Amino acid sequence: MASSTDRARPPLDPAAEELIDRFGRGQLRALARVITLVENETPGYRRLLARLYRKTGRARKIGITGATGAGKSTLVDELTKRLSSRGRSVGIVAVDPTSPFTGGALLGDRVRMQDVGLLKDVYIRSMATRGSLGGLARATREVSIVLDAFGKDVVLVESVGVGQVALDIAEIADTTVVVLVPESGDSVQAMKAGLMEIADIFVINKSDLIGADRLELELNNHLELQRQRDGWDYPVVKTQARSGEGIDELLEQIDRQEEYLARTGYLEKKRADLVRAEILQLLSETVTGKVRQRLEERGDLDTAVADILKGHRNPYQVVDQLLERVEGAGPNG
Ligand SMILES: Nc1nc2c(ncn2[C@@H]2O[C@H](COP(=O)(O)OP(=O)(O)OP(=O)(O)O)[C@@H](O)[C@H]2O)c(=O)[nH]1
Ligand SMILES: [Mg+2]
Repeated sequence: MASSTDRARPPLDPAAEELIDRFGRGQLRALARVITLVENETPGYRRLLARLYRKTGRARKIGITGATGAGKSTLVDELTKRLSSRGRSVGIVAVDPTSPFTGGALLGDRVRMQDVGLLKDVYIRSMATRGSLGGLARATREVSIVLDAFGKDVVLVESVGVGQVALDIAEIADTTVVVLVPESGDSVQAMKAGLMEIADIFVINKSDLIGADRLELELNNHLELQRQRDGWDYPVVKTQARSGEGIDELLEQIDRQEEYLARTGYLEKKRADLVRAEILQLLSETVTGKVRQRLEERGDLDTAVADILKGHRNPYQVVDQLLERVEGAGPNG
């Protein structure tokens, strides 16, 4: 009789088995290959992920988000150097939702992050939007899973803080760091973008520039209620990423927040929320895909479109009827 473990381990072709084997032995080229398969949604990649999934759950995932040019990459570099010198392995996912291809900004990232990329046990991957933002969120989540499974102690996700993208990153991360800069109106922008709600820790980077103290004051005012309401103090850390100033304090706050999450049980809750979102996401992708395929095969969709255009039916009826038909057909029908 097949045990539940057997069922959780569907058979793979020999090439995939070999890839998993090399991945398991820590080969960087295997890691890069798996990430590419996941990014491109190459057929069979889900079975690959299903196999890797049981090795996950160890990595500490930290999201770094904020406006373009706020200094996120510089911060990530500095954090990585320190983590690496403490003997922790780091995976970096740099997400650029504004770039439709791996263009200028990301190339800049590559160059800037080069010295960090050469550190032992540091792996960097840049990702740009190919299709939808939703697709980017999926890829980011799954690439984080892969880095976790590879055994990275810390996974840093850098992303521009615009709307939905920032919210998606906050769902992936255990800790979300929002980076602001002392330019006029930055805290207002952050509120508009919904960044205030997702931050666990605030960074005022470029605190060498005029206005850092004012921004700190503004932030502290905004945070008063939140701090009273929650058992967490939403620290504001002033940094100068380019010179490395304040980075040690940022790391201390990140550690503090980890302790807080563990102590209060929020980490478990966060991870449960993540897994729930993961299941629902996969479910909706899978079910929609299957239903669509079946309807297209039978030409039902074309018939329905024609009926609606002729005024015989409306989209609401059509969806109800199509669903009835698919349900009636049973799982193998
Ligand atoms: N004055 C000052 N400049 C800084 C500081 N930190 C970073 N910068 C500069 O700000 C610029 C942008 O830094 P990045 O780290 O690329 O910013 P980013 O947020 O990653 O940018 P994108 O990925 O393009 O959104 C670079 O020229 C940095 O050298 C700082 O503390 N003070
Ligand atoms: Mg950057």
